[in-house]
Amino acid sequence: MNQILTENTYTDSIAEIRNDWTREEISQIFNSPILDLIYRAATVHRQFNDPQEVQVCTLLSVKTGGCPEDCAYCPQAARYHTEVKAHKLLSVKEVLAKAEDALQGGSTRFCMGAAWREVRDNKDFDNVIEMVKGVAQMGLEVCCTLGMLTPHQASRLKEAGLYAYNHNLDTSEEFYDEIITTRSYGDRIETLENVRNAKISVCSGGIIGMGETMNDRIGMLHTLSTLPEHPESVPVNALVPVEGTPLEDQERVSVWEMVRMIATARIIMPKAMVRLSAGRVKMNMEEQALCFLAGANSIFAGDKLLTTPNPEYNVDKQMFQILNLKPRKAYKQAMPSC
Ligand code: SAM
Ligand code: DTB
Ligand code: SF4
Repeated sequence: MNQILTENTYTDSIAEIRNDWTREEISQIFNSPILDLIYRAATVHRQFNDPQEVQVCTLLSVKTGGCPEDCAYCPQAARYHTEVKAHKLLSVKEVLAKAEDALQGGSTRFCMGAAWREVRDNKDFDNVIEMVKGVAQMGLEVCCTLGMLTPHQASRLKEAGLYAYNHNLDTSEEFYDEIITTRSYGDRIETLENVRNAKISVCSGGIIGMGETMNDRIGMLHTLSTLPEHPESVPVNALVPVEGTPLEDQERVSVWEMVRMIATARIIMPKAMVRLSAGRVKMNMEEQALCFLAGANSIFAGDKLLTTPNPEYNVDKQMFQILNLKPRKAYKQAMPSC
């Protein structure tokens, strides 16, 4: 039987790792018919990754609220009146106990988040260094998201055993000023460079559903995929609209928008871990299955993200059983030339 090909039909060929994607090429992929897009992403995913394997990460907010930045989506910005209860840096002991729980629960990556604009060289940072050492010793991949970092701070984290650093671009360069005015896109890129130069694995992605256009989504994917090296992890967050923030009334994004974003990220950054991040609590299992089919291969587990809810442990456990997913082992991805 003849194969039916239209000009939009994707035909299988081995994908390559490229850092020279044009915006037009990405736009064409992003805007292709959704079933073609999913098929192509699923094909690329199988060429580079085990499609049954999903990385399970746990998040912990080690310092919550009171942040001086004005990120319009964020419940932790001091200037918005949200129900988030601020607390200062948790003790090393408290954090290590949570990391132990995460390990027992089957997570292989533990990510510590702080509501800081940037890291300061003070006692709090010394304590974070101790947390990193302790978590690394447990055999977990340790990740932090602490805001902007200098090259020296990145090296200290690396020496302490930090495996990955999360620092999201969040959106396109053009839309950035509509969302955040207290720092620039260039600041974000600079920290990513500092992380990369310290040979720490780079985790960077963004949020959809903030009022950006499709072009902004394509723009962000273009910036990420044309960095000198692709980020090892690309989180795709659906905005969690939180009461009290300027984006509280934003409409929820549809599953097709998440799938389009995930599938395009998978095709243009074939080896990256594409994380189905914030927003899962509003998605049913079938919707999440579509995201996994489209190339998502990482999630946050545990009933809380940083400050907002996430699916219950047992619900995810059942989803893994039904979808035949298996948790990815720690330290599987080679450390970037260490
Ligand atoms: N303060 C540090 C920073 O901004 O890099 C680290 C913590 S910050 C909360 C980490 C990321 O969480 C943000 O870059 C953003 O992508 C994501 N985030 C925050 N609030 C969110 C929300 N309401 N919905 C979806 N993602 C959110
Ligand atoms: C990422 O991209 N998403 C996570 C993690 N990196 C730090 C954070 C999501 C936060 C959602 C809102 C909250 O729980 O406060
Ligand atoms: Fe602060 Fe990070 Fe929230 Fe922005 S996203 S307000 S920098 S905690």
